[in-house]
Order: sequence, then structure tokens, then C-alpha cells
Amino acid sequence: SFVHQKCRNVDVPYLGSQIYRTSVPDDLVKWNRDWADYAPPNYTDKKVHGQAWADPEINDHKFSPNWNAVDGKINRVSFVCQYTFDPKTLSPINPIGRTGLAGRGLLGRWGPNHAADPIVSRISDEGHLEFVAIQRRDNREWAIPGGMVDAGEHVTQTLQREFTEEAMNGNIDKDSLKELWSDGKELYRGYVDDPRNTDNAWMETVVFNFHDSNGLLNNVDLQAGDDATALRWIRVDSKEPLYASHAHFIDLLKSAHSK
Ligand code: RP5
Ligand code: MG
Ligand code: MG
Repeated sequence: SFVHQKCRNVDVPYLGSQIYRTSVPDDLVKWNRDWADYAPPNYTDKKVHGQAWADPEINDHKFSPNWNAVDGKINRVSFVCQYTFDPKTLSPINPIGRTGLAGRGLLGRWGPNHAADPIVSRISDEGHLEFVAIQRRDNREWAIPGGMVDAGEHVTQTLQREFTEEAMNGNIDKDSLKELWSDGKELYRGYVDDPRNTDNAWMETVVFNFHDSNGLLNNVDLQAGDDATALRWIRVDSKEPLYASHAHFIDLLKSAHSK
């Protein structure tokens, strides 16, 4: 079964820190494999503390979320399963398994952190299927221009908002892409092997494809914005390395268009 990789990297410290993960071998990822001495470092970035988009500390007496439920404006439901809790800290447990790091790292929510990924695609003049990719500011990797679902936000809104922010530099000419947004196809919903994941906080996403069959994007100024530092069309068959599990999402795009 699937084991995460990118959130077990021990070659570099955790993004924005000096903290190294405990090395977790493939066969000890699953929580049901005994590892009595497993004691990963506990780390939550200072940037997360006190933010409106983030949870308080797990033991804060004012913090009593509805786990595995839609908790007011926060979706704490996992697409993967009903998650369980660490008996000692009472924090949610990553459903895929050990990551070598406890706490939240850079993620705001305990448990699932929900994102949305818009794959905007077209057939190039040369006949190749390609998609809009951005370069992430945080680690310079190429990625789908996705982002976090804001509190109370509907995923369809997140998909359009993140694309507008990261790939159109906030230039909303709302109507030019109306037709594109109206015809999205879901490719995936579930866990993301994001390098920020920890034992107690992880990314999940909904991936939608918006395929431009009518050349709508010819009249749109695509430009990197917000957390994106560059933008370009990438061919799906380019084998280019992508952020987190985005290469897998592009494989799904490829299959969807080869039917
Ligand atoms: C990935 O992180 C998701 O697939 C999405 O692309 C992204 C969301 O995080 P930010 O771009 O807001 O950092 O796991
Ligand atoms: Mg964003
Ligand atoms: Mg983003």
C-alpha cells in the first residue's frame, strides 16, 4: 500500500528550520509496526503560533474542536479515514503513518489541512497536452498553483482564487475565464505527500482539471503572483519533477485525456 516519501526526507532540515526528522524506514511507516523507542522531535514553527488560520496548541484548554467532523467553518474530516489520536498527546495521527516529526511544523491545523489544486490545461500548437505550473517561493519547486481552503470557503472558490492569485497575479477579469471554471472535472481527492506533513498534521487536497478547449487563455495574461515566483506551461510527458504528489496528479490528468 501507499507510503509517503517526501515527508520523510532526512537529507535536509524541515523547511524554514534547523530540525531534522527521525529517519523512518519504509517498513516502519505504518503505525501498527512496533517501534517502542520511536521519539521524533516535536516541532511547530513560530509563524504558526497565534495565527487566525491556525489552531492553538493541542493542550490549550480553550481548544475543543470537533474532530473528524465539519467543525464550524473548519473542515476536520479526512478523505482518507477516521483518524485516531496519540494516546499521550491526544493529537491526531497521520493516517498514512510515521513521518519522523511530531507537532505541526508549518501547518496550521492539527489533523487534515485542506487544499485545492486547479490543473489548467490545453493542447499546444504542436499537439501536446500541457498545464500551467508555477514555481513555489518556499522551496523553488515547480507545482500546480494550489492553495489552502480558507475557513468557510467552498472548494470551487479556492480553486479559482488560488489560480487567480498565483497564476494571474491577482488580475481578475472575472468573466474571461467563466466558461473555463464552469466545466471542471475532479481528478483526485485525498492525501498529499507534502514535505511539510508531520505525524500530527498533513495535507489533503481536491484536484480539478479545467481544460481550455476554446483558446480562452489566449486572452488572459498569465503571470506568477503571491507565493509563486515564476510560471510556465509544462508538457505532461516532460517527466519534470514536481512538488509533493503533483506528478501523480499530472499522471491522472494524462489518463483522463487519453480516454
Ligand atoms: C500541496 O500544497 C497541495 O497540493 C497544494 O498545492 C499546496 C497548498 O499549500 P500552499 O501552496 O498554500 O503552501 O500539498
Ligand atoms: Mg496561494
Ligand atoms: Mg499555493
